[in-house]
Amino acid sequence: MTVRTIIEYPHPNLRLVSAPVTVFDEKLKELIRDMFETMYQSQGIGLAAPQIDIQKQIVVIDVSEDHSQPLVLINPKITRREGSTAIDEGCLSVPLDYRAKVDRAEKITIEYFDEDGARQQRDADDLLAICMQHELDHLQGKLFIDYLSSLKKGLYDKKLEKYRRYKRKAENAKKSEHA
Ligand code: GNR
Ligand code: NI
Repeated sequence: MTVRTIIEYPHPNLRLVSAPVTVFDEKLKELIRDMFETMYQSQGIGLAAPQIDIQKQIVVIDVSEDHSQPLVLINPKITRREGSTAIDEGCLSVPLDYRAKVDRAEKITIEYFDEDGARQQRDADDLLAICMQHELDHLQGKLFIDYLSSLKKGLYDKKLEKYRRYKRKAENAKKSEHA
């Protein structure tokens, strides 16, 4: 098992649309194990394959505190949405630990394949439903910051640009020290 590198906004590959999984083999299971390891080590409650630069419709989720409810969603589709809710969301691919409220359906029904290629369907609500909607967005190249007002998005982009400039400067200073 390997912890994979999570790519971060504004990496352009986060904008790609993921392809459905067509082959359910041992290699897929290994990738899924790596995704869980990567998610748990980052203390996330979900991870979509595009976040590790793999553009396939694979999602892992575990909203439990003790890693006791691992869930794998392959080629998932939401077939029913009910109500609305919003919590402060964050994303392992959005730097600076940025959080913002996003409107989501409160309850959903989701159809998907499990890692053995068996068709599944389940209802979800609360944090699980929110997390599923957040992860399915990743498969479409969408991030939660896309829902922000242009004012909030502009402020975030400015803050991130400032941080990136600072980091670049610190790295360059370190390099010239060694030169
Ligand atoms: O770890 C995560 N926490 C979280 C909190 C509120 C709403 C959505 C999420 S998903 C996020 C992990 C992640 O980036 N998944 O794509
Ligand atoms: Ni995310």
